[in-house]
Amino acid sequence: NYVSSKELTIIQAPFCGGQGKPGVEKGPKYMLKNGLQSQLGDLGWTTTVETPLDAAELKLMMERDEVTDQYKRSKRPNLVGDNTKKIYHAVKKTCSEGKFALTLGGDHSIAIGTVSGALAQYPDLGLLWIDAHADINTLESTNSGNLHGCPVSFLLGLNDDCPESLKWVPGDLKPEKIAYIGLRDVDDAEKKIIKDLGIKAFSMYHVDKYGINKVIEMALQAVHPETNGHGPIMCSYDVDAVDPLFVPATGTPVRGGLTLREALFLVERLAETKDLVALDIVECNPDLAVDDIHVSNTISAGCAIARCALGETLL
Ligand code: 4U7
Ligand code: MN
Ligand code: MN
Ligand code: MN
Repeated sequence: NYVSSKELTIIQAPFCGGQGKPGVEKGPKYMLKNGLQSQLGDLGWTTTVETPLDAAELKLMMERDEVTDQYKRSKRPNLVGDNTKKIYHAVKKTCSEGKFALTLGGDHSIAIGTVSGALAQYPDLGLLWIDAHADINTLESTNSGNLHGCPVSFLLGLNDDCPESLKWVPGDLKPEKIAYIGLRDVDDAEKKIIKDLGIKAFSMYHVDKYGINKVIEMALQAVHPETNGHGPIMCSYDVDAVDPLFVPATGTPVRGGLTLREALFLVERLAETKDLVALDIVECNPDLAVDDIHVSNTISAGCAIARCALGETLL
């Protein structure tokens, strides 16, 4: 048990600068309004909420920096660099106090901060990246320019030539410490990086072939091979890993994803290991819902992922 105290910090990361669709910054507010904090309280967690970023301030910055903040092919690298650094400090502090770090996004670029923060406390951290996408584009390979498609390349230190505001990123995660689950929309350049670095990746094909339980087992073994799958684990959970039938309100939906039960089993199993030290839940965008049922399906799935990761069981 790395987190023995049953204390956790919810870090609100209402950031949308890693992509172009407004509304994803509303994720934390919606999940908290859904009662997440008291739900975690019912599971025995003492919870505090931290807010290292200001959503209103960010909105102004987005507009101001639209044209000026660019580097190579990427959009808003300075905005992303400055804000992920604040998130990094919040997660690092939480982990150093022996607490669980639950970060609510926001878009997935925030994981540049969250994973770096957890890694500062747990040098042998294993990272499970749950996503339809690999998010490993570099400043050179990104076609969209959206940095929510690039966080893993920063964590691995693949962007030596980057703007000053992103130079704080340690980039010391080892490729063998990552495992992907849920992939089904990976760019050609990303496929090459994954292959060249030998990163373990379980796509939806592997979920169908082996079943989710076996896939998780293989992922844990992959990131902690010397200790039979045991060791500190962080899970960065992009809700678009889940099929859009269950999670429709997200920026880059891809059909053919995890069922709701597979999505929840995954984190139930991680809770069972007692090795989970940090979790991100990202890419819920209530503004992209076409009706209220889409909003509540998406937000309640996000909250359920958090609860299951933190010990909720069916019996
Ligand atoms: B997310 C994409 F091109 N690869 O780079 C890109 F398909 O955090 C998508 O996983 C990135 O939601 C998706 O823009 C980022 C695209
Ligand atoms: Mn994604
Ligand atoms: Mn263990
Ligand atoms: Mn993602």
